[in-house]
Amino acid sequence: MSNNEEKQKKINKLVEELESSKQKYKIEKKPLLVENLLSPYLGSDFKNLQKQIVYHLEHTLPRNTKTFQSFGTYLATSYTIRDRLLQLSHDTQKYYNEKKVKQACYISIEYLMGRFLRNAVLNLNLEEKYEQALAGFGYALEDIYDEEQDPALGNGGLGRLAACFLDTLATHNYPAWGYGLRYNYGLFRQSIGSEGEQVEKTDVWLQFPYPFMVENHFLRIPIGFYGSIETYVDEKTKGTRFKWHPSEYVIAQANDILIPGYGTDNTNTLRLWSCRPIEELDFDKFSLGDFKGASENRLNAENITNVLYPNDNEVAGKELRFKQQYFLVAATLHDIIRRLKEQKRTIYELPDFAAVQLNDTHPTLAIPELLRILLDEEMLTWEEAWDITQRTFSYTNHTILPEALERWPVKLISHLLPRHMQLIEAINWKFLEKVRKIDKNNGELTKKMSLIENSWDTLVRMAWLAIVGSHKVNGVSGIHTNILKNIVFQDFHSFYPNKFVNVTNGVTPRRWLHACNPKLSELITSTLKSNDWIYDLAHLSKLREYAENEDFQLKWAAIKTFNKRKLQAYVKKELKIDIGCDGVIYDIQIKRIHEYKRQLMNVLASIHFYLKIKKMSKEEKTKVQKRVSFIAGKAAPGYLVAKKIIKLINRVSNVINNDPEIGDLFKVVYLPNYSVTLAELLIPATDVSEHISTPGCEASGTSNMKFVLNGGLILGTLDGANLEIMENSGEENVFAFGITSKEVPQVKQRNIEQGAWNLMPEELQSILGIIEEGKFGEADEFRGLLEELKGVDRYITGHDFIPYIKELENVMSTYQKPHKWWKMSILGCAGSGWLSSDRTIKEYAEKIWGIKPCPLPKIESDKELGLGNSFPLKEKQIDQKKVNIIKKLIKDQKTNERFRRVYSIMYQIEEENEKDEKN
Ligand code: NBG
Repeated sequence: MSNNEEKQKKINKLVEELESSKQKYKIEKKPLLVENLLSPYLGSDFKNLQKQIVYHLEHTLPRNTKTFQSFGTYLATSYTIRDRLLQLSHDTQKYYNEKKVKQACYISIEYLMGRFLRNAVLNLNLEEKYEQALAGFGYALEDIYDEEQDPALGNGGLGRLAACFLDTLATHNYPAWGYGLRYNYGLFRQSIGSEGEQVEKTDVWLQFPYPFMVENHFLRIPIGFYGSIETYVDEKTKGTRFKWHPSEYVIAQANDILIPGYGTDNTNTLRLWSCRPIEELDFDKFSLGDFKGASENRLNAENITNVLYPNDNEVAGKELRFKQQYFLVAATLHDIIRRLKEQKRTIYELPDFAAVQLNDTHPTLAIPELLRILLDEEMLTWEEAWDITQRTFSYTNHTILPEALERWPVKLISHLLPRHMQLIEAINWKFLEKVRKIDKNNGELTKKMSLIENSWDTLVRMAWLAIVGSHKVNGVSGIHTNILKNIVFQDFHSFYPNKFVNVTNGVTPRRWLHACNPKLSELITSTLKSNDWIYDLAHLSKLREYAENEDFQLKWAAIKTFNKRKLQAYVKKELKIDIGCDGVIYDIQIKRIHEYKRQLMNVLASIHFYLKIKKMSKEEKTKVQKRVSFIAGKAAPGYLVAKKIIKLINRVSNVINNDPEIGDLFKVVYLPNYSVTLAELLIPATDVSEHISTPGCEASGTSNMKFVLNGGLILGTLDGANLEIMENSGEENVFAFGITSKEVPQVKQRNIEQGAWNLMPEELQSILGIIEEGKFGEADEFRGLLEELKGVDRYITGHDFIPYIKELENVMSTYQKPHKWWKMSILGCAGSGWLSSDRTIKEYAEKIWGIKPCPLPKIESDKELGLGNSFPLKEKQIDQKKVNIIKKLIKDQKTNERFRRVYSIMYQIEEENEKDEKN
C-alpha cells in the first residue's frame, strides 16, 4: 500500500467516526412538551405587571430607562395586555375547536373600535393593579390612556355597531369572529380652516405600532381577479363544469385584534385583512433600471387596502372599492372554510359551523363567491350549493336611502370577476323563474324584483342579491324594519314572508357607561349594591325607585356637572372658547353631517335664538336659559352640500360667540375631528342630545341610546330608535316633535306642488333672508343650501322648523325645573336596559344565527387541590403532594390546557428533562 493510500484509509476511518458520531440529544417529538411549556397565565399583581412592562420597554420597543416616556409607557403597558389576550385567545380557540361549536362570523367593511387600552383593562378587571403599577413609574393610568390614538377604520354608526357587537359577543361567551379590512389609512382627520371650512388630512394611524394588532404571517391567502372561465365536462357526472382562471393575484394577510370580554376569559378575534403583492419586486424591471415599474405590483396590491372610503350612507361607486369588497369576502370565506376543514368536517357542514352575517350590502359578493367555491372547487350540485349558501348567510340592512343602496355595473363585475357575474346571472335566472309564476302584471313584478336592473346602465342590485342569497334579513329598529317590509322591499317580503325580522340595535354598556362615565358607573353600582348591570343592563330598571329621591338626584346632577366641566376644559384648551357650565344646558348633536340628519335645521334654529336674544331687553335677558349648542361630525369629502353645512355652522358660531350682546347666554361650538374618543367625552357631558332626522330616514341612529344611558335627554323626531326609546323610557321622558314617517310623503308632495318657499314659516324665511344678506359671510357661498330649502326642501326642514323650535323652548323651560329634569334623566336611564347590545346579540343568536354561549371552563380541581383561585401560583403554595396530583392529572390528560397553564409546570418539566438526561 502506498503512503497515500495509507493516508486515505486513515482519513476514511476518521470520516466514518465523524459520520457515526452520536447525536448528543435524542431527537424525538414529545407530544405534550409544547403544551406543557406554554407559559403560565401572566401574574397580575402590580409587581408582576411592572416587570412585564419593563420587559417590553427593553425588548419590544425598545427603549431604555432614560427614554421611558409616556408614549413608551403606553406601548409597553399595551403589550402586556396583548400578551394576556394572546394566552386567553389561544385557549379560547382551542376550546371552541374541541367543542365544535357553531360560530358567528360578522363580515363588515368597517369597524370603529375606539381606543383599546382602557376597555381591555376594565374588561380584564385589572384597573387598580395597573394604576398601582404605573404609579410606581410616575404615571397616572388615566394619562397613559390618552396616549393611544383612535383607529378610525369606519365612518359612523354601522362601524361602531360592529364594534359594540364584538364586545358583547366576547362578554357573553359567544363563539364569534369579526372579519374586516386593515386599512393603511383610516377615516380622514378633520380640521376647520380659517373660513370655517372642513379640511381633510390623511389618517396615518400605522405610523406608530398598534400594539393590539397581531400580524399573522402564517395566514396568507391568494385572491384572484380578472381572467377567464374554462368550461369542461366532468368525467364523473358528464355534466358541464366551470373553472375560473384569474389573471391577477394578490395576497390577503391576516392581522388579528383580540377582543376581551368583560369578566370572562373568553377572548374572540377580529381578523383584518391587508393586501400584499404576490411578488414584492419585479427584479427583471429593477435590473433594467425601471425602478418605478419594479414596484408597480406592490403598489397596486397595497392600494386595495390603502384607504377606507369616507362615505356614509352613500355609495362610493369606484372600481377600487369593489375590489376591496371582493378581497374582504374572498379572504374571509377561504379562512372560514379552512377552519371548518381543520376540524375534519366536510363542506356540507358549513351552515352548522358558521353563521355568516353580511353587515350591509358591502360583503354581498360573499354569496356568489361561496357558490363558486361549492360548485367549481367542491363539485357540489347547484341544489346543494345553493341550499348551503342560503343557510349560511344572513343580511342586515342599515339604510333605506336610495343613494346608499349599492348597484354595481354588470360590465365592471364581468371584467373583474367574470365567473361571479355568470353566477349572479344564474341566481337571477332561477329566482325570476319563480317570480314569473306569480307575476300577473305583464312582467312588471319580474322587472322590479330582478337582481339586474336596466337603467342608465345595466346594474346588479346588491341588496336584492343579499336578500335572495340569505335565510334572514333584518332591519335595525322597529320602524326601519317596517319600512323595509312594507315599502323598500315590499315585493320581497310578500315573496319570502318569513325572511324579514327586526333586531333593534344596541350599544355596549361597558364602553358607553362603565368606561366612559366612571363616576356614574360607581353611583349606579353603589346604589344597586351590585355591578351586575354591567353585563345585564335590565338591572337598571331598579333605578326607577330613586328617580324622585332628592339625595340621589343631587348626586346624579353632580356627576353630570363633573363631566360637563371636563368638556368645558377641553373646549377651552382645544378651541380657546370660554363656555359656562353650571346652569348651562349642553345641547349636543354629534353624527355624520348629512342632509337627512338636518344639522342645517339645528344651525338655523341657532340663528333664530340668536336673533331673539339680540332683540331682548336687559331685563328679559336675565331670564334666558343659557345654552351651548355643540355640533360635531365629518362630511364625506365629496359631499359638497354637507361641507357647506359645516361652513355655515362655523360662520354662525363665529358671529354668535363673538357678539358682546349675547355673552354667555348662548354659544355655538363646532368640535372638529369627531371620533369615538371624542364621543366618550361628549356623551357623559350631555344634557340634551339631538336626533332630528327627517322621519323615515334614520334607520336607527344608535348614538341616541348612548345618551340615554348616560342620563342625557333626547330631543328628537319620530324616527329610528327614538321611537323605541320613547316606548321603553316613557314618552314623557323624551322631547319628541314633528310628524310620523307616514305623513312625510304628503308634505314632500305639497312642497313640490306649491313650492317650499310658499309654505315656509315667516320666521324661517327671514332667517334665510339674513343669510342672504351676508351676515355670515358671502351670501353666494350658501346659495345652494338655501335654494334647496326654498325649492323642494326634500328633508322638510321648513315644515318641521316651528315644532322644532317650540320643543327646544320646552327643553329650556324644563331645565329650569331641576326636579322634573333629573327625574326624566334618571327614568330615561332606568328604562334603557333593552338598549344594550347584549340584548341585540341575544336576538341575533336566537332568531338568526343559531349559536349558543360557550364559556371557557373554570379551572377545575382547584378546590380539590385546596389551591384556591389565586393564580398564578406562588411556588410555596405547591407542596410535593399537590405537585404529584397535578402531574397525574396532566399525565392522564384529565385536564384542559388552561389547567396546565395555571399549574405550569416548571416542576414537572424540569424533572422530566432531568430524567431524560440521565437516560
Ligand atoms: C347607519 C344608519 C344609522 C344606524 C347605523 C347602524 C349606514 C349605512 N347606516 O341610522 O344610518 O344607526 O347604520 O345600524 O351607515
